[in-house]
This record gives sequence, C-alpha cells and structure tokens, in this order.
Amino acid sequence: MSNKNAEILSTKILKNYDYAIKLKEDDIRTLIAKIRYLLKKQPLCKRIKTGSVLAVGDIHGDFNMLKKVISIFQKDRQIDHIIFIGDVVDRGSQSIACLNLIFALIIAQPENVHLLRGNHEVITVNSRYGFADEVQAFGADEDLYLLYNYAFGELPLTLVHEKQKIFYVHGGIPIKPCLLEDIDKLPKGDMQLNNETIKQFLWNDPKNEILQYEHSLRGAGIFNFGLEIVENFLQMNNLEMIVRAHEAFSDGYKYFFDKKVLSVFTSEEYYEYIQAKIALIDEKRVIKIFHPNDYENAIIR
Ligand SMILES: [Mn+2]
Repeated sequence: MSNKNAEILSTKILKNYDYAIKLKEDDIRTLIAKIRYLLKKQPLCKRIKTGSVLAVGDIHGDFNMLKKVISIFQKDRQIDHIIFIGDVVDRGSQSIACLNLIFALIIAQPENVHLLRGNHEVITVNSRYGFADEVQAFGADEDLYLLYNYAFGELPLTLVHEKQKIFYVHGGIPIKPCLLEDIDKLPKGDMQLNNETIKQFLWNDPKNEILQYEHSLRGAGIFNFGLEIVENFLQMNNLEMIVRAHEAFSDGYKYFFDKKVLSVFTSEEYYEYIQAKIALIDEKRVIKIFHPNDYENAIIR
C-alpha cells in the first residue's frame, strides 16, 4: 500500500515528468480522489477574471507532446493560466500518464490549471478508442476505469475568461440560444451525455459555409453551426470569441468566421500528417499560435 498523499505525488511528478509513467494503482487512486474533491466545488461554466492563457487542444494520449507543453507553462512566468480544452485520453498510447501529469499540475496550481471535458472524457467513447484497453492492460482493479469516468463526468464543460471575453469549450456551442447562467444549471455528472445541450458543447463543429446549422455526420444530436449561431451566442453573453479544439487540422489550428472562432489541436503521436499547435492568448486577445518545439522563436517579448 502506498500512503503518499496527493501533494507529495504531485511534487514528485512535476520535478520529473516521467515519474507520471511509474505511478502504482494506489497512487492513481489518490490523485483521482483529490481531483474529484477539487471538482466538486467547480461549476460547469468555470470563470477566470484576468491573466494570459496557454490554450491546449486535444492531447489524445500523446505524453511527449504534453510534457513539452507543460514545461513551457512551468518555465514561463508570464503565462498565468493553462487551459486543456478536452480529449486528453484515447487514440495515443499514454492516456494514463497524461492524466497523471495533468492531475499533478492541477493539484499544484488549482487556480491556474483548467481541464475541460472533451467528447472522449465520456465512457461510451473511451470504452472504444483505447483508454479502456489501456486501463485494463495496466492491470488495475476494474473499478479504476469507472472511477476515472466518474471524475470525467464532474469536469467543467466550458470556461469564460472575463477580461479576454473568450469562451473556451471542446466542441462548440449548442444550436439553441444559451445563456452562460444556464450552463451552470445543466446536470453535473452526466456520464453518458444524456443531456442534449451538454452533448453539443462536447461534439458540435463550426462550419464557415453555413449561417444557421445543419446535422453533423458525426451522429445523432450533433450539429455543425454557422456564423449567425456564433454571433447570437457571443452577443447575448457579452463575449467576443470562442476557442475550441476537437478537429485535427493539418496545421494544428484553424480560424472560422472572421476569427470569431479559433480551433487548436495539440497531438501528433496518433496523427501522421498533423502539426500540433498551442495558442498563447494575452488579456487583450493578442494571439500567438506555435508548435511546442518553436516556443523560443515564437515568444519574443
Ligand atoms: Mn473531440
């Protein structure tokens, strides 16, 4: 039995990221318990008031990429927040290590590290795309996989940065008008995405060619949304921009609707032809988009 507490584990992992690969089952349970305790106090629409943001798209088990991203955040004292915009697990080979490292960072800096839920942080998806198999191969008791998914169900769906006036979400916005206050009233712990609005936050995609919306090829209850849906949502909530993830563009990012929506993707391991990107966004919405390897060149202050 390990009796290390969550803070000691967090410190050890952040001193040597590869320690995240070596955790025992009991250590993982300790981290999950601490994360669930922290999430209990958080609303589904998280809010931060000020500060610069490092926005990180889908990681999908790419531990090497995640290590680069987190080392940038830890070294650069001028980056106030890091926001993981969902889809940490599945597809790549090291989902467990990625979660261990992100959980360690949250435990060390809960006010500055934000993990939003992606459509792969859903049991009906991660039972099929790698995460369930990885947890099984790890040899843990069966309930560890369920414990992970209970924690995923408690993650915030969205985050609003009040100074930037940016809305962060994994997929997109729902096709029906939605006030920020309504998001906090959605059910917490919806493990299987029974709620149609929650499902749309995690699954919807922007599409430049349409004004309103159309059904998505991704499946039932999922939509592509157009310019008028975006403008209406931003106006009714006094916001200027949406930053999301969810789609693997070859450049690792794409702007939509005259830069009202930015999409970022931050995983390469599973994706042969994709260049990962992260976005550094200051309080005035000045945005620098770069590959984690190009950080030194991209950040000239
Ligand atoms: Mn996704």
